[in-house]
Amino acid sequence: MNKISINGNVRFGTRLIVLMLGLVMLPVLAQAETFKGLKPVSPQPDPANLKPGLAVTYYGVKVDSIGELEENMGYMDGKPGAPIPMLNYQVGQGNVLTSHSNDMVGAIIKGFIKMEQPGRYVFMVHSNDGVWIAIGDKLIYEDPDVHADRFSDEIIVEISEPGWYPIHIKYFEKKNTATLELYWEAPGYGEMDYVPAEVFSHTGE
Ligand SMILES: [Ca+2]
Repeated sequence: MNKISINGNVRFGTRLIVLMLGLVMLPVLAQAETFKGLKPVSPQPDPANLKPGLAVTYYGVKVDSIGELEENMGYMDGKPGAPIPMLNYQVGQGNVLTSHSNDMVGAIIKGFIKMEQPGRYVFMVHSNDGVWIAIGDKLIYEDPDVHADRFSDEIIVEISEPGWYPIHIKYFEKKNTATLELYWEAPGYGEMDYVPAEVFSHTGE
């Protein structure tokens, strides 16, 4: 074996190692953060007290961020709106969620979401304008400023305890078009689709 072919073998070996490292690293880099440790409602709500949809309180505000909405909430009383059956709103210039306004709306949405099997849930959010979402007392997504329709990346949630989890959403629409959609791919629910109305509920007046 002469010197040239030894060098060639060394170079080939180095390239192979770099290539293999790359293949090992790729899925690690592409992996989204997985949210764990979400807290179910405790104790679990009595089904007799559950009403369909999510409760909502509206604020008539012209704000540029979720932070500004929160500042306004410090000295404003919100008005309760009709419950939100599910989050499938892409309304263009129409009224925002169940409010009677098409602009300058802040919404605080609260209730429960049922994750009835342990395992992996992949959520996606489509928003315009700002949004902040916590499930099981854990912030899983925020895109808090004014923006055109924009999708989140995949948001991966893993739970070990099935049941009702609290869901808390802060949202605002400043002007023009409005969108608030929540999708999931959940055990037993097939492909990525709207989180269905049947897994939302709330209690209260
Ligand atoms: Ca808008």
